[in-house]
Amino acid sequence: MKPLKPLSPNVDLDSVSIDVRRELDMPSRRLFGKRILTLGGLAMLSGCSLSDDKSVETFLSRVSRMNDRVQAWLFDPHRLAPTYTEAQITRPFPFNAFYGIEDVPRVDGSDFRLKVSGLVQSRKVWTLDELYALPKAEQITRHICVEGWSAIGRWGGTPFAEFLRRVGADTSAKYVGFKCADDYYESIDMPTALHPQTLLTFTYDGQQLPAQYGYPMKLRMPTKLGYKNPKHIVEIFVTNTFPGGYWVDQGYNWFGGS
Ligand SMILES: Nc1nc2c(c(=O)[nH]1)N[C@H]1C(S)=C(S)[C@@H](COP(=O)(O)O)O[C@H]1N2
Ligand SMILES: [Mo]
Repeated sequence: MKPLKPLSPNVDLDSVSIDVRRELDMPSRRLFGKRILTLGGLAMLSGCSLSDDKSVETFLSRVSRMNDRVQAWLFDPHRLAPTYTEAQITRPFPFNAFYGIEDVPRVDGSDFRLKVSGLVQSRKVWTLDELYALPKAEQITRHICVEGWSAIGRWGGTPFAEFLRRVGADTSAKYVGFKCADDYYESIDMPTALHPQTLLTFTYDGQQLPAQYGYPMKLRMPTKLGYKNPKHIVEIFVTNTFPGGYWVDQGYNWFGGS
């Protein structure tokens, strides 16, 4: 593992490729820990057969090139990720989680309360209606999954910087952490939390966020790889103690997988 230093300009852009190689060296291990994502499933997603060394190489270079493409804007907290038109939205938008779609958590919105803790002035819990009343923002952006696929989607919600301002977050703190209804957890660096395209989202394509895409809310960051974007958030906390993340704690790169 590389040192966990936010916004390092020296991030090793080939680390995902190295992770993939490591996994390919151990075919018994599930790539990225995902049940249905056998190597065959991954090959299908990346359009490579993995039937010979050449195709494995193509696959690895595709994963690696994907990260080369994203790296230009991945590490600059002020640079905006590309946005797209409605016509470019990927339909249907893929579902992904560390489990199958039949195990998506069913969160009851009526008695839902978002917890806020750590280095904040207000630890008040939030109802969904209170969150829905926050200033609105929308984006059509590309979600890039380290497993080798990407898709364009449309998310609506509120700028996360605005939410952090309302709870009186200490924005000089290092991390914002997330706890999710499905035992997933993630954490991000404060510059990314404050990035103008980082949204706390409640809708997908103009509709209430469907269960499989993270109801009741997903943190959407087009500047980060897919696994950094937590779905089904139930608690948000601000901290200087490195909180880790579901995949990070299994060896994936904290900053964003690149
Ligand atoms: N709570 C939770 N959030 C999660 C995950 C998960 O398993 N649980 N998977 C991550 C990964 S790897 C990806 S690619 C995206 C998938 O989001 P989607 O289902 O909207 O495509 O969610 C991310 N956030
Ligand atoms: Mo992912």
